[in-house]
Amino acid sequence: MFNPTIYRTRRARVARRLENGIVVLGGHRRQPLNLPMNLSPARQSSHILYLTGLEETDSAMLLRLDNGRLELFGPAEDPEDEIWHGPRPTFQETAERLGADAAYPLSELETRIEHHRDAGPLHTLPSADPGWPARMASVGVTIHSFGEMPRNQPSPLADAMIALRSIHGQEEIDEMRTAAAVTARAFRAAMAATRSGGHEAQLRALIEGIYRSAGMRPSFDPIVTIRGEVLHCEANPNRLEAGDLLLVDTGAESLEGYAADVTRTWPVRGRFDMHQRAIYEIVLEAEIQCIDRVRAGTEYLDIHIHAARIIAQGLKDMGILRGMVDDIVDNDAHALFFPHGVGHFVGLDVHDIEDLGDRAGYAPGRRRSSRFGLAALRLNRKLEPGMAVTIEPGVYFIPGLIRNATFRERYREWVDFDRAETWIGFGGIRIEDDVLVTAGEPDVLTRAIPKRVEDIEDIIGEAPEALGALADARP
Ligand SMILES: [Mn+2]
Repeated sequence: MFNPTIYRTRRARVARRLENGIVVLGGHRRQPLNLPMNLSPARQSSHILYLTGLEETDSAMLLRLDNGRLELFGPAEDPEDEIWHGPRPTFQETAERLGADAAYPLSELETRIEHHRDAGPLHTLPSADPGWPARMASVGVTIHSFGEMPRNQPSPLADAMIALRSIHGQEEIDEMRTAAAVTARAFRAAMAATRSGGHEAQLRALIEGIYRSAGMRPSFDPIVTIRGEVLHCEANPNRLEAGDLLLVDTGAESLEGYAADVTRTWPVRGRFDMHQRAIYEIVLEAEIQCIDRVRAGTEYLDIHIHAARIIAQGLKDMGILRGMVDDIVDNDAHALFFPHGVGHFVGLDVHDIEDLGDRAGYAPGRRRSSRFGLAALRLNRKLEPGMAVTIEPGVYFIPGLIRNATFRERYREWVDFDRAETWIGFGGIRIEDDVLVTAGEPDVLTRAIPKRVEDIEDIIGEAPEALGALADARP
């Protein structure tokens, strides 16, 4: 946890933005998996983490805006708990340590809400707890299911949380640097341990092991795959062969819950072949130039378009695209090979504040475009100092897009589909860093992770022994 003063300051800022009432937020609830006592991992709601530091799930918070009183709600004391889990601080003690004014069993939430009725309206947000809408309905408040709050529904609390959380304080930036440092260790180890005959699963285990050994966990399930063209390929069934390109998209989550999110793509052989290098250099050029544009006052949409233009130019030079670069991008033909957005907010969530949909990522009055080349863009705001974003251009040869009859018809003027077809099987390349917007130069939080061709070729396979027992672990 941070110093309780930090949380108190954050709550005071929320109170200044909302006139009166109480803020009531529901913590994440662990879900049973295959049997009732085998539960999904615990991860607190980022809004509660931000305002209180309370990590305990199956909990709730109540903040009274007129006087700043904070009440925390958690599991009732269970005398058996110590037998199974050892002596732990009681919820009461945890609440005190966090600077709360009182702690109650979660079952008393509704009673306490009634107690504070005189304070004014109840402000809440959707929660990952599936029972939250019913719980709020029982106190007369309508709230949508998680991830389903309409963009146009007024919510001063949502707007306040977005305003505060999208601009990171020094303590948050320090956390992101710590997550980045551990992520860098994981990438360097995985690169050094890469060898043909190795296995995707071994490298994934090595990466996750490094997070765990730092007391951390992944900020999302790591992608470690030779099928880079499958954008979110979470399976690891493949053995590595010399000619493969390996795409790794992963990040650690710091102890206070801040995410890193990094992608690198490297050749298993340790040297890029001609084709791999050609595509790699296009993506790298796009990434470096886009990072340089992460500056206060820049529209993030323009960075996305800039990535599209560099990729379009590169693929045109290779004879895969044809025509004027402006026309290619205006018509979204580049999106056959770069079908996602150039990045997103990063912070307490790996896609920060996306539990509120596009409300955080899109400036008021802006809507996601339905255009093929823009529809997957998660962020469309003017950048301000303190924002943290990813920059992650990529080029992929996706059979489902290249062979799609509708696209073949629509883009025949701009795409040499015969040539594109010969690239099927190549996979995909993405390069991603986390970048802090400052008053001056972009601050690349994840800069320690190799990405220049020479640096990557230097480190691949340098230390296969780093796998240790993992090298022999597969049956
Ligand atoms: Mn990302």
